[in-house]
Amino acid sequence: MPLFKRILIANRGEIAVRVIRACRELGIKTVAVYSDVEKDSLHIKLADEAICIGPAPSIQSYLNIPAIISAAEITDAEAIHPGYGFLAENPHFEEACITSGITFIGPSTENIRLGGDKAKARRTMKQKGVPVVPGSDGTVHDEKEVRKIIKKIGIPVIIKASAGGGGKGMRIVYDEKEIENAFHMAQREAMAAFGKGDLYVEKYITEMRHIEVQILADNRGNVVHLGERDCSVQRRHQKLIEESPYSFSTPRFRKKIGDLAVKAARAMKYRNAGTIEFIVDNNGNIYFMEINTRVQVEHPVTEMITGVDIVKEQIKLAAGEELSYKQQDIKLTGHSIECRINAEDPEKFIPCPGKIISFIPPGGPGVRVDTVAYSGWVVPSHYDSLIAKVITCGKTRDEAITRMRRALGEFIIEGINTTIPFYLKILDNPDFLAGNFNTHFLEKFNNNKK
Ligand code: MV4
Repeated sequence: MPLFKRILIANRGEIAVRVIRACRELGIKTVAVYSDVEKDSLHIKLADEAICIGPAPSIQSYLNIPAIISAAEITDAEAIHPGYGFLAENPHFEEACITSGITFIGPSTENIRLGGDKAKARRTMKQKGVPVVPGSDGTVHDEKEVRKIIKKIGIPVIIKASAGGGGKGMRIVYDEKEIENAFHMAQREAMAAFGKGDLYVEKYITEMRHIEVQILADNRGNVVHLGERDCSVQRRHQKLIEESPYSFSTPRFRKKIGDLAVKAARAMKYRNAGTIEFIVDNNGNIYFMEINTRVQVEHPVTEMITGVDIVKEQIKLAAGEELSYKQQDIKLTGHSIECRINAEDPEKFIPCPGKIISFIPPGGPGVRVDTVAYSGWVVPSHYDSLIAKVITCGKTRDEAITRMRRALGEFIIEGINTTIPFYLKILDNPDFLAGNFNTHFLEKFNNNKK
């Protein structure tokens, strides 16, 4: 008996393909959904069935809850995998699934709500003894409260939107004169982007690494972590390179951050797969930042060094299976790195949709390519421009990087521009090679070019 007879994948792109692959290995039939412009997409070709759910704009298709629920009902899908983005962290979508008797493959609605309320998540973690950056206790309601916090912890501080994400509704205060303006700008931006103006305050850590921990939790309270990922190489709050382990990781560091992640997951009665994001400062202090209640783009680097298939685990956990292993059974081997290849101008990062004339992905030892593209496919202009992820692994960080350089060098994509040339430059940067970077690495990297 398979876990489910049929799963609908409420997504597109490489992640839809990734989920279909997991289902096939588990003996589960798949239903793909697509918009008017995606009937020739790879996820449609690979799925057992496919249903059109609306016109190209996401709001009418991949974000269209009634259309997706209807597609699941028509095809007798017992469960829905939301992938990442779109409806993955929308508690209303999960509720709609539950109401229709469909299993949502992911955490509980309470988990998703807490993940989306960053001020509340911060307060919860602080209460449960997970360290957070000094700052507000929950939300701040006016600039006077911000001033009071600054009196206590000093400047700089960062004002963040509680519903935030993607750097929207965020302002750094370097000078007390800026408090009022920063508060109102952040509030206005948060209101416009999320329809909610709630803000919170943290001490601004000027040099930080963004390090996150993958966790898996079953419905009986068992939680394991799969080690850390360093996602510090980002541009405009978009991660570009991720790796595992963190280049200066030690068994001691991994145990410390892993234990904190497990503690955070337990504190919120987390279930299914998730990620706890941390700030690590220059002194090695670890602070809770956010919870991501979805499978993430960068999950393959963890799969490469643990041998755990995170998407299959998500499906098994959603079916009510217990975790079949304990923390001590998780062994980390070697090093893995991921580059996100976008259909974009490699200098200006402007999207470059259009027809791919030739697409020949790399292969060979230690190379994995998760992609939705093929020769002749037209990259649509309506969605995210991620077209492929190249993931390499090796015994050491150097070997993983050497393989990445080799793999990106082999990759042939003709007809559109991609960000491959940009990655090849980073892979030759001495600071990157030395593991000597933080979240501001690319700002400096780009300034040096000019
Ligand atoms: C921070 C921070 C420093 N201190 N929080 C949060 C969302 C993520 N995309 C960026 N975030 C940051 N949170 C504290 N307490 C630094 C960043 C940050 C950042 C902030 C402003 C401008 C550019 C940035 C680039 C990376 C990280």
